Amino acid sequence: MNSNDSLHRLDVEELRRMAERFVADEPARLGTEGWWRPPLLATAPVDERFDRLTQIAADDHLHPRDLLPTARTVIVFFIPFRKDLVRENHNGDRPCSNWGLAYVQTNDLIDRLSQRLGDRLNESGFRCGLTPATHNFNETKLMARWSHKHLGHLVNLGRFGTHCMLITPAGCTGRLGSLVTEAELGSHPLIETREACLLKAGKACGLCMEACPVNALKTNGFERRHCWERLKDNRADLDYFSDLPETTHVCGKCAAMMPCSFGNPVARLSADTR
Ligand code: B12
Ligand code: SF4
Ligand code: SF4
Repeated sequence: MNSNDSLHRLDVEELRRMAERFVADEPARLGTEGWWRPPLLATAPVDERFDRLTQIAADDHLHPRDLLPTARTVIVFFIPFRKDLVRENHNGDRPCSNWGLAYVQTNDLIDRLSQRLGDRLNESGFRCGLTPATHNFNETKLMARWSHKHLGHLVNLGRFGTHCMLITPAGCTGRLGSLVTEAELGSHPLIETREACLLKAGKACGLCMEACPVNALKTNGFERRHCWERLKDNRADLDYFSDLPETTHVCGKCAAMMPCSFGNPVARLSADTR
């Protein structure tokens, strides 16, 4: 390992520790038990892989250098939910009230964690480009110009599941954030396998498709409009969401208590057969 490599590792480890502390401190700040497991953070240099974003995501997807012309590294983090919250959301075909609250609080946490990481990099003289956790999408196309999932795929934080969500080594139930910086942090992937979805790895599953109350998921596609209508109905129909912001659009049945909810089931399978 050369000195640059060790410097890069140290810097990413520092950011990872900072993210872990920030998430661990959040319950005390809120005066609650919190909803979160320790976060994961991966990075990749801004190289030619990001030129493909307009082909693999939306055709008007931004390049990291559109957020910051001098960007050298993309940072993507994942804040996983605790198992008891996910277990609670598994019941019935409507989201539980805590799932809505966790959505609101986690979006706020993501925005502040991005800001905290950005501030730390700024202190070392590196500028950053930040993006919000969600609701930065076009409501006709139902696509954002900055997709945390696609960024997470490209930095090797996780892989897409049949449910179209990103499956990380800590599973898929949780939320993603990302930012870019002119610091050279190097490549720090986390995903252990080529696929992280059982079905995509050629194994039996498809439980996420069965769990969807509006049949929005198919093996080869996603009826995003059916899903969106359901999320809006949940906000309108459920009394316990009436105190939460209008933008509380949740469901998550396809992610609750699935083989990929809390870990990478393909990696687990390989470990079992070793
Ligand atoms: C718009 C949006 C929605 C829309 C449309 C769904 C969608 N497009 O993902 C609606 C409102 C329906 C929605 C629903 C939900 N959302 Co939403 N949503 C977003 C938002 C704002 C943008 C997503 C986007 O535009 N992506 C770009 C498009 C092109 O991607 P896509 O639609 O998923 O389609 C692509 C994939 O399927 C992909 N794909 C599939 N397999 C493979 C394999 C490879 C190799 C590649 C490259 C790509 C690929 O190819 C498709 C076409 O390009 C993001 C926040 C953000 N800014 O990133 C959150 C986000 C995706 N949502 C999230 C969540 C959790 C949800 C819900 C569970 C609601 C909830 N909180 O209870 C549901 C889940 C629906 C589902 N099964 O995906 C999380 C996902 C976390 C995760 N682990 O992946 C995000 C990242 C928010 C966050 N900050 O964490 N969402
Ligand atoms: S539930 Fe099964 S098929 Fe669906 S994404 Fe998870 S591992 Fe893949
Ligand atoms: S979030 Fe709900 S409606 Fe949307 S795809 Fe998943 S299970 Fe279906």
